[in-house]
Order: sequence, then C-alpha cells, then structure tokens
Amino acid sequence: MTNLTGKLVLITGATSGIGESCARIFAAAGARLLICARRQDRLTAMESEWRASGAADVRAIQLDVRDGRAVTSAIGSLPESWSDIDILVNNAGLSRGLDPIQDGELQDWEEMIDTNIKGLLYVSRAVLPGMIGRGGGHVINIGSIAGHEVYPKGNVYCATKHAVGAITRGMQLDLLGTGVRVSTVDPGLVETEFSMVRFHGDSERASSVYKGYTPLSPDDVAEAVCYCATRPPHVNIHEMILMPAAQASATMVDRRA
Ligand code: NDP
Ligand code: 8X3
Repeated sequence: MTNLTGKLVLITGATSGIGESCARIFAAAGARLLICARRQDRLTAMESEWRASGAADVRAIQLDVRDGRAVTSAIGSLPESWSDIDILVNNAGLSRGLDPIQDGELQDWEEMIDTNIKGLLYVSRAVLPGMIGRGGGHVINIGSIAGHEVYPKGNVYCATKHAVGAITRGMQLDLLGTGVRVSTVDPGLVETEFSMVRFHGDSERASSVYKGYTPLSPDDVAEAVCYCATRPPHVNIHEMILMPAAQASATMVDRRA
C-alpha cells in the first residue's frame, strides 16, 4: 500500500462536502494538506482543525479555480517546501439550475463550464509538470454518474462531467510512462451543499433531493478517493463509480418515504 504519511495533497473545493471529507481523511492519515477554495473563513477554521486532527502540516490557499492566471500564480509561487505535490484531488465543482436546455441561464452554464472543466484543467496544468519532473504523482478527479448518463434537465452539468471523464482518459493516455497515475471517482447522489448551490439557496428543494432513501455521505466518497490514493505504485484505479444502494441509475432512486 502507498503510505500517506507526509505526502503533499492538494485538494480543490476543500471547504465543504466531498472536498472537506477528503481533507479530513488525508489529515487523519498524516498527510500534508494544501486546501483550496474561495471561502476564506472556512479555510482558516479548517487549517487549524486539520492540523489538530493529525495532518503533518496544512496550508490554505484562497483560490477561485475559474481564474486561470490566479491558479497558475498561486501554484507556481508556492515555496519549495510546498511545491512537490504528490496527490491532486480535483474536486471543486458545482451544478447551477435544473432547467430544460431551451430555458437555461447563460450565467449558470458559464459557471459550470468554467469551474468543472476549465478550473480542473487550469489546476492540472499547473501541477502536472512538477509531478512528471519528479517521476510520480497521482491525480484524482471527482467526476459523477452525470459523466456516464445524461438525465432530463441535467444537460450542461452532465456535459461538464462527461468532459471530466474525457479529460481523465486523455490524461491517462498522455501521462503513460511518466509515473503519474490518474483516477476518477464518480459518485451518484451525495448529501452535501451541492443541491443548495444547484437551486440557488432554495433549502426546501435542496433537501427534497435526499428524502426517502439514504444517499452517499461525503465520507463515503472520501474513503473511495483514499482507496485510490493508497494502492501500491503498480496499481491504478482508472475509474470508480460509487452509488447509494438505493440508486440504480442517474434517475432511478428507490424512495420509500
Ligand atoms: P459542495 O457544494 O458541498 O462543495 C463544493 C466545493 O467546491 C466547495 O468547497 C466550494 O468552495 C468549491 N468550489 C466551488 N466553486 C469553486 C471555485 N470556483 N473555485 C474554488 N472552489 C470552488 O459540493 P460537493 O462536495 O457535492 O461537490 C464536490 C464535487 O463532487 C463537485 O465536483 C461535484 O460536481 C461532485 N459530485 C457531487 C455529487 C453530489 O451528489 N453531491 C455527486 C457526484 C459528483 P467555495 O464555495 O468556498 O469556493
Ligand atoms: C451530482 C449527482 O445526479 O445530481 O453529480 O448529477 S447528480
């Protein structure tokens, strides 16, 4: 198994949900954490929390992954002791709206495309040359069941997650022989702030997404990420699809209540 003690792990979207759980699990394993997101108050609180819970060290970077220049500069200007990133968890992402394509809001589309596709690309582009130069590293992308199926009104969000799948496969091909592994962890429904963000703060609509069955928890997904990261160096998990037991496809959920 790959031991995570002292490994430098960069997690995007670390202030909530799956990213926060990934930070918790990597901290408990004694890794060094670079946690990124936009909300500074949460980053500050988590910096000390993860240090107290076992992380070898923690550094927070306030970063909007949609800003390519800021991403290049933040990662490019890391001090030497923080620049040798071993594991990149490309988790920052969001959905905005659930509308038929003909009614979609352009701003929602742009936010999803800029965050889920371009943001993931900017961060990866900034991190990969270092990993290749050191002859090793691991990129773990957070895709979705929405990258395998398209569901009604999911149009652009599903397109962004299909793109994550294509980028993952492109990375696996292009990085062959470099020592850099690339995985994608693709969950079904996970109870996080995701639906609050999708429905622009409509808490009733957001909570109804998770009613009548047990969704995945963000910890379930973080454990899958950790599984990928701890395989021996000759093993690469290409793709892991992780669903609640009550979900058979993007749209088929066994709701009892
Ligand atoms: P949350 O809303 O709980 O977390 C999203 C995280 O992304 C937050 O930390 C947020 O932090 C960060 N983020 C959003 N936009 C940006 C940005 N522009 N720059 C930097 N950070 C950003 O949702 P989840 O934990 O559920 O989502 C995490 C990933 O998992 C996403 O890629 C999502 O598509 C994917 N996913 C989610 C599923 C679900 O059902 N919840 C299922 C399958 C995949 P901040 O606002 O502070 O910047
Ligand atoms: C998030 C899961 O089904 O809402 O990617 O698209 S879903």
